[in-house]
Amino acid sequence: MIEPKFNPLASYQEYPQKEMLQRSLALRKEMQKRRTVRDFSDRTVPREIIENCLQTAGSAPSGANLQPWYFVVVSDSAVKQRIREEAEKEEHEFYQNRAPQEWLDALAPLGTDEQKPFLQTAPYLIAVFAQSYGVLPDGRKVKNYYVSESVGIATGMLITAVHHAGLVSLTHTPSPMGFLNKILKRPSNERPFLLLVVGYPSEDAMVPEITKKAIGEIASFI
Ligand code: IYR
Repeated sequence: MIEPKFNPLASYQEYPQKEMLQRSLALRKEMQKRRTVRDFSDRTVPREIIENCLQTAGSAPSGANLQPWYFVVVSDSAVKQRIREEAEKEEHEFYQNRAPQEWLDALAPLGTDEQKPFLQTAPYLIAVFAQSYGVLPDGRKVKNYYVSESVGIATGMLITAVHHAGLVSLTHTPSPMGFLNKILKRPSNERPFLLLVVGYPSEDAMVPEITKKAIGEIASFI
């Protein structure tokens, strides 16, 4: 058994309550401006910005701190093209055959279809992988805990970081996504979690007219 080692919580900063209120409101306003975007510009984005966003994601809490995530950042045009081809094959199947009418009805307000040009246009595709189990250097398997929860939290933080930096993103989930392991050469202990498309919006980008639930619908205080 490893003995735990503790250090003082040196990074914590307390704010006066008035400032806390302002800070909470400021972030709320900023995050409420975030939109999922499907119309991307091909403008390039410095790699360092993406690295910073990934380090924000990597600071997420995780089950037993095992950090069961891996991010592959794709900017190579040929790889993006292959991903688009494979994703569109799956999406064609989804929209033409696999999706039940109820699901298609739920998607109708978003106006999505099987064409995914943004997978080639956007400067970055970040493939997020969830490590179902870890592998030690000697090949032994290590159990991971709360994998979906952990990777979901890290992905949320990544989306927040991308928005905070001034870029837009799209959470894309072609289903099934197994082709990502093949194209990106990821091992079998990793399953594709989602593909985050990141970049600038195109100048004429449009977004669907949708609303978010009110506070009374998403939370209660007891
Ligand atoms: N993966 C498909 C369908 C899709 C599903 C959900 I749930 C969405 O919120 C949006 C789209 C696609 O990307 O078109």
